[in-house]
Amino acid sequence: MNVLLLVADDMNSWPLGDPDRYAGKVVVPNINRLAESGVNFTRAYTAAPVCSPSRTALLSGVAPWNSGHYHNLPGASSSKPLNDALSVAGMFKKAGYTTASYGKITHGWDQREQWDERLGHKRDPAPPGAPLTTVGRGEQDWGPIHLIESEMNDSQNADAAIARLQKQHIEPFFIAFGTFSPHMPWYVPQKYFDMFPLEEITIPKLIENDLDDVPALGRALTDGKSKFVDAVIDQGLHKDAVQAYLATIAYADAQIGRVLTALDESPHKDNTIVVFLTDHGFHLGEKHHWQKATLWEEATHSLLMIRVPGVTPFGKRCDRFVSLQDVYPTLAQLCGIEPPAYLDGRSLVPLLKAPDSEWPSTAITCLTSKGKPSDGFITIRSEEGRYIRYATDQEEFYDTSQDAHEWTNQIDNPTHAATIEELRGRVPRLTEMAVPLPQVGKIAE
Ligand SMILES: [Ca+2]
Repeated sequence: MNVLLLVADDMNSWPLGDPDRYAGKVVVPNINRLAESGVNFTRAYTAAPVCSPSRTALLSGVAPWNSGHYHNLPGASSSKPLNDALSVAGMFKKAGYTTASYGKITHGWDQREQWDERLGHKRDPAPPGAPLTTVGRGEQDWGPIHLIESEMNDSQNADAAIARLQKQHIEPFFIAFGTFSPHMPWYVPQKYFDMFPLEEITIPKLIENDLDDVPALGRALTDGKSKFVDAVIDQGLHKDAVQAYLATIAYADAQIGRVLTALDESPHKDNTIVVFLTDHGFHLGEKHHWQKATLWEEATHSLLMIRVPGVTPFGKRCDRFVSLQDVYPTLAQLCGIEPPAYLDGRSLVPLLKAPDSEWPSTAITCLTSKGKPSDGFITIRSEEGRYIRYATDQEEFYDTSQDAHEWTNQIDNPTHAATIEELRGRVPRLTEMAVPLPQVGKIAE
């Protein structure tokens, strides 16, 4: 079996079409095409709600609470568990596979020697006159790009992945393609904006004072972004922002679709596993927050779809809670390769064969506040709800069966005391979590 790994950056779970997440139109025909030909894990969660620790955990198999790599900060090179780890690409290379990566796959922990070919992503130049919005600053901006689509970096990385897929392959391959879109800034061709007329845009559901029942350390996660949310809403740009995010998702979907089509038109279609995932979620105003780096549903919920010729049923949903940590052991088992013993995830092969199987249904996500010593922010999502702990004693619990938006913190509600106590016991304590790595140098994007 060959493997094609497709990754989108900062794409939240809106494409799943769940009205509790987003009730408006999302245009992702290619992602839907993959979902319809394999298993769509509708409750997949990242190990960390920011790019570098999420990708590092996924590709190394070492969860952040064991590596100490919790944030988009340098330092991965000083982690003993990461230095001892073999990346998923390395596992395939050792097993005789050709390995190749195009676009944004790794972030700050690269093991470049494990890729036979590697073409990283480059940011497209900002359009002349940027920022294009009145709230725009740095990467937080959007508008039509001046480049033609084929000149954009994600398009060119897709071209390279397609060229690689179209080559003759003697050895089995592990090819990864990652889009930078829909990471901000949202600069894509006008035609993608035109797919979402402003008057038809739905904005996500948010409520006033949502943060009033969130403990101080949780509220602090939104500090840097809440002013931006205020500016977007006060200047009447919320629909414009949602339009730009949807436009950039549609562009990312188009590039992913080109690579998927190249595989499906190649002789490798029937012996290639396809995995599509997103590195974490994204807020667009919910919880008065923008972008990522929180422990709520918006930032932790990810997409994960897997197609295995001859194994997965067509177009099944799997509603069990799973983690992106599970991808590495799953690929090892599917390809008949002995995985390293240290992996923190568990193979999803039983769910790929029978998506309704009984399953120890939980997913853990962790974070520290940026640049601060260990404060052990961690959350667990299960059938019973979401439990969050900041440091040792600030907590939240949401009864997600009644409160999909996580609006009402029920941590002190005696009705849920037994569930909360159980979930508390299922996450590593602060003292059990690896100390955050010392930050040296600069992180490679
Ligand atoms: Ca609330």
